[in-house]
Amino acid sequence: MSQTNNAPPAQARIADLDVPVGQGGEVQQTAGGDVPVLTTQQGIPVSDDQNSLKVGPRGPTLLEDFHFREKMFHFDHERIPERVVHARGFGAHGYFEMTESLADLSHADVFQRVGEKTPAFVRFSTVAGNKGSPDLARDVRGFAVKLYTQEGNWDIVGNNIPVFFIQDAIKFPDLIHAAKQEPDRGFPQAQTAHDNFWDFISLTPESMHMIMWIMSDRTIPRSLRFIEGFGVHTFRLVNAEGKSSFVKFHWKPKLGLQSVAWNEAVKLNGADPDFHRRDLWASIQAGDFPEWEFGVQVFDEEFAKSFDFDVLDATKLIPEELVPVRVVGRLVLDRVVDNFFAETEQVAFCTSNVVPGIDFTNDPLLQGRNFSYLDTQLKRLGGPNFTHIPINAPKVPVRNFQQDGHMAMHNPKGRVNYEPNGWGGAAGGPRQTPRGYRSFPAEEAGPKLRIRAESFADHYSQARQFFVSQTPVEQTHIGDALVFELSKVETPAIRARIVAHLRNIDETLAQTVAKGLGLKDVPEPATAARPTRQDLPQSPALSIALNGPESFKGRKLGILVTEGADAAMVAALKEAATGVGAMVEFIAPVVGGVSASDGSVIEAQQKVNGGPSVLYDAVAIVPSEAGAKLLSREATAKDFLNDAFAHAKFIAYAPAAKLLFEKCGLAGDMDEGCMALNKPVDAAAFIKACGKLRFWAREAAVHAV
Ligand code: HDE
Repeated sequence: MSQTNNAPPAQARIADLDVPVGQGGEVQQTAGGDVPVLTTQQGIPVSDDQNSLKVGPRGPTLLEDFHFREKMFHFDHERIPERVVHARGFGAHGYFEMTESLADLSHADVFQRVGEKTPAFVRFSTVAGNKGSPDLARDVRGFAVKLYTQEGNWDIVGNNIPVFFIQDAIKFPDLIHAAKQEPDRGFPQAQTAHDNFWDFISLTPESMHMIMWIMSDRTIPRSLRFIEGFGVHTFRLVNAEGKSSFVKFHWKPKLGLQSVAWNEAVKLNGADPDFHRRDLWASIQAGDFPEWEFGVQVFDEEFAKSFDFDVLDATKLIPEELVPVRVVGRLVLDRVVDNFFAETEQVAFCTSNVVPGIDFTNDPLLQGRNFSYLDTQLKRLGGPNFTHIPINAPKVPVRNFQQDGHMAMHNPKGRVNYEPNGWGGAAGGPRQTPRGYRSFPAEEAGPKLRIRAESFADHYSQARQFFVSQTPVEQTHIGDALVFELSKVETPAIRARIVAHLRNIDETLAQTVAKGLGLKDVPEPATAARPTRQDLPQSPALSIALNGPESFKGRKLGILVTEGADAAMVAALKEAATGVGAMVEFIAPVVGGVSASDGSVIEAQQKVNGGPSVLYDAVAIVPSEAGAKLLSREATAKDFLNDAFAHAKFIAYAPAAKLLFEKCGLAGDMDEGCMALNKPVDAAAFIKACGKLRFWAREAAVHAV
């Protein structure tokens, strides 16, 4: 007993001995010099953060321990509700800049001055998965932009797909319930490959156009840096004379479009569930700032009337070949967040945040969203003062008579908190101005009805237009995706109902899917709300493959090396890749790296079992003779090559690596996408070929089913 009493407290022992503690091996420190003092939330300095206050060394913990209680209380309340949709997201700061004035069309302050930078925050997201779900789920990507303009915050809360599943906001809860985990079992997570989703879709023909998009590779992007963004709805621009034009907003990635293969996405979710956020973080940190062009499709009432579809119907787009996208600005992301929770999690986008010169239309989806976003923030952020949180606060003064509420941070001074008041001048507080936001005085009249406009009734023409605008490889991917998803559906009737819809879109696609599902009887085409489907012209803007880059810029090369790797070849590969603006990572048997043929050390970023080829856009395999023998006995090295080959990647190989091809059973299948590295100039030729991103011709050869 006395022995225990005399023993020094554990913490004192650690500090006295100065031994490393904690996983990082850092030495336990006490405050002093430039090490700040640890305090409670009340600012009280803390003497011991390792032990709670007890009665004796083995006795009960005292309720009196305010430091322990406060610490635990705060921890217990760290979580806020995740977003009901778009829970998983990743944000970054940047700026928006006009490259051409839009003053003729809109008096929005942000559109007036070419070259002026407006601060921006962007949050990308997936829709269906929970906060911890993997990045490569087959899903729509949210593309939400907050512009801190000099006339207040303007939010363009868009997606990477220009159309939506439903036409009326009243169906949104049903759509999302059907898409997310089934309520009894709580799975599947972050995927639409289940009965409830496809049941709902099969009974919602207006979703068919969107279905073509989500079954395409648009929903498995290579990186957030390679996706387009769309405002989706038709909005209004209003100029200084009060004239209104209709507009659709577009973001076009400077790097072009690129997606991964489905099998690659499945494996990426295991290899790196944070693949997209890590990529965005790393590229911004490396100074390789992602950039998008800002474009508008502007049209007037006359066009709207003559267009085959209703411009208020969010399941339709306006082909770019019909109304070209006029590029008038750019968006650059150049700063990562300081704190994920404070910024990415707490950012609150609202479609209702518009600035003077920008207005809504009657799109029933947009009208519903204008209610939902403000409403959802109250639940998520806990009170009406979420605009006081720095990420949501405008960068212009906010003055009004709204007051109090949970966590009010900016509280007006003075006596007056109402208007009109007779106090006069500054003492009377802020007043309205004729320059303030005015809604466009659109004339509206008609009976109150719960009805879907007749002009919204064609559900198949644009779905077909999307499908026929894809390259053959992309069309195959759409068929494969449908077969994959529907093969996970347990109820045969649901599979059949989808095929019945596909017959209204494209007969060959319908037959391919029916065959892929092993359907014995192909169902009759679904009864269409509007029986005549139009055969619209192809729209090349809808294809990813036709809008990809010609260069390897912004992509990543993985070089698998071993001890004794050819130093000159490795250097040539690295130089050729970085020379076009690509990133390079080395994969080796041990992460400490290898000694190259000239004795220099090649540091590895990945050990071979942690750096599968799915992490890279293209790969090079540069072992020594002995290294090739080692790799050919290592399963993960064989996976590295097998996957790169199956995913139609360009593969460069040093002569010794031929052995690995043999051991993988690929020696007889090597094609032009497999490029030998005999002399250093071959490295440059390889990187040039990688500009095409994939050697698609191989794909048909590696899939028999
Ligand atoms: Fe959303 N959506 N949505 N949505 N949405 C939300 O708002 C909603 C729709 C989009 O990074 C929620 O703050 C309804 C279309 C993005 O924080 C919620 C309808 C488009 C984000 C909500 C739609 C979007 C959201 C959940 C049908 C593309 C993430 C959390 C009428 C144009 C924003 C939140 C972020 C988030 C409602 C349809 C894009 C519940 C009712 C169409 C990018 O308010």
